[in-house]
Formats: sequence, structure tokens, C-alpha cells
Amino acid sequence: MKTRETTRLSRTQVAIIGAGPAGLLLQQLLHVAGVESVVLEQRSRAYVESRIRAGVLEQGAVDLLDRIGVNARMRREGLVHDGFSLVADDDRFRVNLRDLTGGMNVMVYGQTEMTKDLIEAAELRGTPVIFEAEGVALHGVDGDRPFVTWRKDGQEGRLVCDFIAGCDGFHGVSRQSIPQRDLTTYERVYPFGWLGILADVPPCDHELIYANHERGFALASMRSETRSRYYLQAPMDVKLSDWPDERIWDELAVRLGPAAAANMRRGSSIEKSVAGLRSFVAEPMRWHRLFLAGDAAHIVPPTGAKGLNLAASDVHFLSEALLAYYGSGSTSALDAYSGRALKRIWKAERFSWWFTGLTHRFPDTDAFSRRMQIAELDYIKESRAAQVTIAENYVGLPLS
Ligand code: FAS
Ligand code: PHB
Repeated sequence: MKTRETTRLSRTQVAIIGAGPAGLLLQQLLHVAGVESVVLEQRSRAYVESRIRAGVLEQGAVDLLDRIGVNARMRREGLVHDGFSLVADDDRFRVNLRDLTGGMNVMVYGQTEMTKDLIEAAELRGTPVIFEAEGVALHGVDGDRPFVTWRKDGQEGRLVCDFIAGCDGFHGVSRQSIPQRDLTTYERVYPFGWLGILADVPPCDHELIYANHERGFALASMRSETRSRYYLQAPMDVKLSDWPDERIWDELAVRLGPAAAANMRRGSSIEKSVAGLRSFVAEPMRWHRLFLAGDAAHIVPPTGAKGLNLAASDVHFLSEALLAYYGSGSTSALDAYSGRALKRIWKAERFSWWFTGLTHRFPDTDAFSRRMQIAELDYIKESRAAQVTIAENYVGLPLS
């Protein structure tokens, strides 16, 4: 949209802060039901579309993309996975998701691609996304005529709305607009990070492999049958310059075990990054006319592939509540949004925290605690009940 148009916008029903998965998905969920919104994004479109993040979609997220009709490329290029493997010190077994959950699975489709698809849909449908909106500020949130302001190309923008959806991630302005006295936060920062590498080489297996090795965690994932995504647990202060590609490939081969190593194809990285791991929840997810969704309200360690999927379930609940308000004037679903979303969030926080504890090496992981990890993995390998527990969390708990 041209600058003149963007700063000319003066009124909408829902102002959405942030053009990540939460904000973009919410905009289309509202649009297909006839509710207007404007997305305000601080970064450029190119920057947003270049970020490498999540890779696994739960059935619930896939269903939402189907519902809004932004699913063609996902259906064409996404990879349906019926299971994944766990390996510990070269002892590997498969968790058969489809069998253990009565037919459910996950879709491997990069968050980057999903974001591109949602931005393209916004452009084709004429639902405004204002990129490079600097200094976004929220006003009158505790009144009945909230508005947001921003700057773009030296011009001031001002948008009056009924509601503000804070979809601006962990470092965004929305959560910070809530008075500290009205917010309770819970946090666990993990004493390690994930070093991620993306390479245009075929994956080492047709499904994901999560590895617990005495040298640390590793994950073999993918973006397609020709593009691989791998992660290594690394110290929080790791320097990428200390990890040339060859060293990463060597370490992955050790941690993933001989079977994966034998199939591993090496190549030059096209992206290499380090992400910190934390568990975080802010309660409540609503303050007057402001509703938080996605990473703005919670963070999970990526071990359980829940971050992106929680963003999707949040905006599913929020869109239902907003559509109920615009349809009948009822505010009961809006009043229930935070409690409903948090009920599912906390269960995903638990699974992500548990799965991280099972597969990573902690500073206090002594011989006994490592044997506890190995014993738990051995129990899971031999117990259908234990595998059902992992499988039903991994494919995603119901959007109740
Ligand atoms: P996002 O952070 O994606 O989007 C927020 C948007 O708001 C951004 O575009 C940002 O630029 C914008 N914004 C911020 N402040 C603003 C302001 N003041 N004004 C306007 N706009 C503003 N999850 C997984 O499941 N698996 C993974 O492997 C995985 N890897 C990750 C790696 C990294 C480095 C990070 C940071 C996260 C990763 N995640 C992963 C989690 C990630 O996928 C998030 O859960 C997902 O992006 C959440 O989407 P949103 O809530 O939309 O937040
Ligand atoms: C990814 O492919 O980026 C990915 C997959 C599964 C996870 C985390 C990350 O648990």
C-alpha cells in the first residue's frame, strides 16, 4: 500500500499489532467473516518474509489455513508426517503418531512459507498490512475508543478501532502497554540455546529425529525433500564463528547416531542462527480493549514444536470471541478469551518443558540424572501408554 493510503487509514474494527503468524492469521480469520482489521508491522515485508523459524504445523493450525482458504501451497508442498523418532546414545525408536492418536498427524511446512502465503492473501484480498510502521503506540486502551498511532516515511498515522490485538511477539509494545500491577508473569530461562542450520541437502530421514546424547540435544528436521533444518543444543554464549559448517555436520553425526549419520548429506549452510530457550507466560491475556495472542503472551522452548501452533490456537479463540461480539453484541466470549486460551497454553508449556528436560543436557545433569533420562526413554520405548501421551501432545491437544 502507498504511504498516502496507509496514513489516510483512520478507522477500523480491529487494529492488529504485528505481521507474524498470529497477526496475519487473525486478520484473515476476521476477514472471511466480514470483520475489518489493519495490521501494523514495524519491520519491512522483506525482513518478515526472510525470518527462519518454526517448521511443524498441528492439525488445528492446518484446519485454520484450510478454513481461510490460504492453503494451496501448503497442501502442494507441505509434508504430512505420521511419526517421528527418538534416539538416545544410538538406541532409536519411532513414535507412530497416526497409530497412537487414532489417525492424526502433523504437517511439515515452514513458518516462513506460511507467512509469505498469508501476506500474499492479505494483498490479494485488500486487507491492509502496513509494513515499516515505526513507533507504534497504543492509546485509550482502557476506554471505549482505543486508537493506535505510528510513523511511516515521516508521516503520522492514527487509527481508531474497537479492539487492539497485540500480536507483536515477545519484545513487542503491546504487553508492555499493560500496567505491571495488572500483569502476572511466569518464566524459566534454560541454560542453553539452539544452534540452527538450514541447507539445501536432502534430509537424513523421511521424518524428524530428536536425539538425547551425552554431548547434548540434536534435532534433524526439514523444510522439503531437498531442504534440511538441523539444530544442536549449544551454550548460551556460543559464537557462530566457532561453528563452521563442517564442525556442525560432525557434531550432528555424533549426536543423531550412526544410522542418521550414514544417510546425512552435507552442504553449505544458507542460514545459521542461535536462539535462546525460555518458558514464559503472561496473565491475563486481556486488558480492557487489548487482547494478547501468540508470543506476545507466551514463549515455549521449541522442542515440542508448540510456539507457532499456540499462536494459531490463540487467534482461533480470539477470532471466535470477536465474531460473537460483532454478530450479537455479546461480550461473554471476549470475557472468557484469556481463561480459555491459557488453559491450552499451560498444557503446551508443560509438554514443551517436559520434552526439553527429557532430551537436553543440563549443567546439573550428573550420572544419576542422565540415567533417569535414559530410563524414561527406555520406558517410553516399551510403553504404548507412554507413547500415547507424547503423541497426543505432539499432534496438538483439542481446540476445546
Ligand atoms: P512473531 O514474533 O512471529 O511476530 C511478531 C511480529 O510483530 C514480528 O513480525 C515483529 O516484527 C512485530 N513487532 C514486534 N514489535 C512490534 C512493534 N512495536 N510494532 C509493530 N510490530 C512489531 N517455534 C516452533 O514451534 N518451532 C521452532 O523451531 C521455532 N524456532 C524459533 C526461532 C526463533 C529465533 C524464534 C524467535 C522463535 C522460534 N519459534 C519456534 C517460535 C516462533 O515460531 C513463534 O512461536 C511464532 O513466531 C509466534 O508467532 P507470533 O506470535 O506471530 O510472533
Ligand atoms: C523446525 O523444523 O524448525 C522444528 C521442528 C520441530 C521442532 C522444532 C523446530 O520441535
